[in-house]
Amino acid sequence: MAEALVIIPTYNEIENVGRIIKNVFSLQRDFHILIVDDGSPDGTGDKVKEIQQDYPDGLFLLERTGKLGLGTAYIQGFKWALQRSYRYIFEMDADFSHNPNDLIRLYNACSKGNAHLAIGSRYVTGVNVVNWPMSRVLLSWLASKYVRWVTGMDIHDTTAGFICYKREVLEKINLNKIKFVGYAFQIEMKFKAYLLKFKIEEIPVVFTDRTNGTSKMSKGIISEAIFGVIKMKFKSLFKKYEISQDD
Ligand SMILES: Nc1nc2c(ncn2[C@@H]2O[C@H](COP(=O)(O)OP(=O)(O)OP(=O)(O)O)[C@@H](O)[C@H]2O)c(=O)[nH]1
Ligand SMILES: [Mg+2]
Repeated sequence: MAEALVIIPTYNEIENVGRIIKNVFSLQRDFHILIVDDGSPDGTGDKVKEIQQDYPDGLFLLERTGKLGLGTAYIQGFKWALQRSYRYIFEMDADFSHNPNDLIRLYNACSKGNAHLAIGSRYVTGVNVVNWPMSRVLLSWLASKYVRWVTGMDIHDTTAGFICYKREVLEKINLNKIKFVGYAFQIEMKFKAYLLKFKIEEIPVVFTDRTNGTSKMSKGIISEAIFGVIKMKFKSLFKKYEISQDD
């Protein structure tokens, strides 16, 4: 039984899902994969069922009805993982923006290093983004700076979605209280881990714009992040956080 689970949320990723699954299973370390598919109209879910015959013990699928947001997809995936004995739980996109080879570097940071949470970071050593229009790079980089300023977190890539969590981090964070669905979800998870004083490490990675499929990024996701961060910080001022205490 692999101790590491990679959770990949999918919405209309039929052009990517087959390749990303094969890529992860071809890595030198043992990973299981959980796909959380929101009833993708393009048939992504059926494609995964087809491939499951090749990986009966390591490829799992959670099917949800309708597009419910990346954040809730991960929360459901985390709960699925915690009902089993996985010790390292990863977040990764399906569109190859995150290079699957970097999974091993995040894994090592948590299993060999002393990180509780390892972030695949685009901004810890300058700006490591390829093929994104300048406007998108600027928006994302400024967003990270803004979140850093509001929350006080010493993290460069606060909206990163390429993460390795040690099981105890997800056990301590009250997953039922995580409300955000888009980039704000990524900020909230890091903020809760930071407030609980878990050790957070940034591993430099290169983020490459997707070549297949369409973006799910929307204005709603951006405004949720901008105002959500202020709300999060405000709430945290009235609460004391310790690792021993539930969030
Ligand atoms: N299950 C589920 N997955 C989603 C949802 N929205 C996005 N995803 C998946 O989450 C991952 C990240 O979404 P992306 O659209 O790549 O977001 P992005 O990287 O910010 O934007 P682009 O790369 O420009 O498309 C991809 O694997 C998507 O398929 C959703 O509502 N439900
Ligand atoms: Mg993407």
